[in-house]
Order: sequence, then structure tokens, then C-alpha cells
Amino acid sequence: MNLSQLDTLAQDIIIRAGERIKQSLHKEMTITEKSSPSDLVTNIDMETEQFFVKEVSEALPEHRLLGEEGFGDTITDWDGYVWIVDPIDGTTNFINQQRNFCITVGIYKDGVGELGYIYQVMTGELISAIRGQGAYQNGVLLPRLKNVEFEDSLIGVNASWVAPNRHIDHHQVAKLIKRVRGTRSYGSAALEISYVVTGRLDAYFSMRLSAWDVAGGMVIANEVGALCGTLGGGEFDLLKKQPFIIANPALFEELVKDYLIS
Ligand code: 2AM
Ligand code: CA
Ligand code: CA
Ligand code: CA
Repeated sequence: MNLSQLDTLAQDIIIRAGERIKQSLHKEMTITEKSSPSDLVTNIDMETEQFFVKEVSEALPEHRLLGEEGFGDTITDWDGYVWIVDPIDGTTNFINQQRNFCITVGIYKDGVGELGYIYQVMTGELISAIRGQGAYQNGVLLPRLKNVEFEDSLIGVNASWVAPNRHIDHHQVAKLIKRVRGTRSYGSAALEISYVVTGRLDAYFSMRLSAWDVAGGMVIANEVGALCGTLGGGEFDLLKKQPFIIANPALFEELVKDYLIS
């Protein structure tokens, strides 16, 4: 199967997974706490991931799958093809709002992101990318990002920017927030990444994200010239939970050096 056929298959599975989620909204769901009362999972998160595991293993038995809910494979290396899947990114939004959540998938080959997807289920917006072939919004080529100034920028923030934490200097963050045009908070990392790659936000930062939150988004980011990394500006390690930053190329370095590293 070539990359274009793999892309068609992946898009088909993602759209069908989204249909199943939409149908599930009419039924009662089961909500379970994971690590804390704000860290929830529903039966729909789990059933959606199981759907991916079934579809991928039937079509491509040699491909492995890493999913947030743990129904895929245990991944300790990146040999061969690995699908990195977040079946519902923004579970709290899914539960409380029945919108503003995404399915996001990255398909990596030997550790290199080849295909990336962020599907906003309730609006039908699908951002997709094949490495080296550009990023698309429902089939329409996305332009590369134009440089922006801090003063004209909108940045995605979440509680980890403002609640005290040992990683960042809150006086610097307050200066940043005063300098930019505005801040927004959407509650789904993948949704916010999709907003950065389409220029609706100019940066997004979160304190503790995992491979499944960002794998698809990083492939898309490359195709539009958005820069991704972790605190210190280094590469995001897909085997670790760590801070994640995505930004317009004109903002990335200054954002990390002057505002985020304490
Ligand atoms: P999730 O909905 O797939 O869990 C805001 O909560 C964003 O941070 C979401 O994209 C969410 O992904 C992600 N996130 C990562 N780890 C989280 C955690 N422990 N609790 C809540 N959200 C988490
Ligand atoms: Ca979760
Ligand atoms: Ca997630
Ligand atoms: Ca999730």
C-alpha cells in the first residue's frame, strides 16, 4: 500500500469513527475517572479506540497502534508503521458540551511522521497532511503560515499557564499575555493545534501532553511551517509526557526563550 492509499484508508476509518461517535450522542454514556476528577474517560473513548484497533489490524496486520486508552500495542520503539491515535481529544468537552472535541491520528514510519489528521467531529472539519505533500483542510491546500508579530497574535492558553507550577515564571507569562492581542482556551490540544496550523491561533502551549495528543498535529505543522517543540526548544519525545509548544515561526524562539523557560 502506498502513502496515498494509506491516506485514503486512514481518512475513511476516521470519518467512520466520527459517525459512530455522533450516533452515540443519542445514548447514555458511562463516565469514569482516570488519574483525577478532571481526567475522565467515557465508554465512547474506549469503543472508538477499539474500532481503530479492529480496522487497522484487519486492513494492515503488520502495522502497530498506540492509543491513549491502551487497547493497542505497548510501544517502546518506533520500528515500522505505528498509528498514534487519540480517539477523543477533549473528552471533557465531549461530556459537557457535545462539541469541541477531535479525533487525531499520526501515522509514523520508523519514527518519522508520514501522515497526520485532526478531525473535528461535530463540524466535519478534517485537517490532513502527507509528509512533503502539504496540508489540506477538507481537500483544500492550506497555505504556509505568514509571519505574525506578537502584538497582532492570538495565543491558546490553558490552566497550566496560570496556575502555579514549577516549570514557568508567571511574571513572564503575565507580560506575554499583556503583549499579545488576546488569549483563547478551547480545552482540546488537537483542536488548538488545528487552529495554529490554519492561522486562527498563532501559538499554543500545554504543560503535559503525550504522543497521541500531538503526533498527528506535528505532521500537519511541518507542512505549513508551524514550529513545534518542548520547553527549551528541543524536539518533542513521543515516548514521554512533557510540555508541548506549537507556534507561528516568527514567534516560536522568542516565546520559548523570553517567556516560557524560567
Ligand atoms: P484528552 O481530552 O484526550 O484527555 C485539555 O484537557 C487537553 O489536555 C485535552 O487535549 C486533553 O486530552 C489533554 N490532556 C492530557 N492529559 C490530560 C489529563 N491528565 N487530564 C486532562 N486533560 C489532559
Ligand atoms: Ca484523556
Ligand atoms: Ca488528548
Ligand atoms: Ca483522549
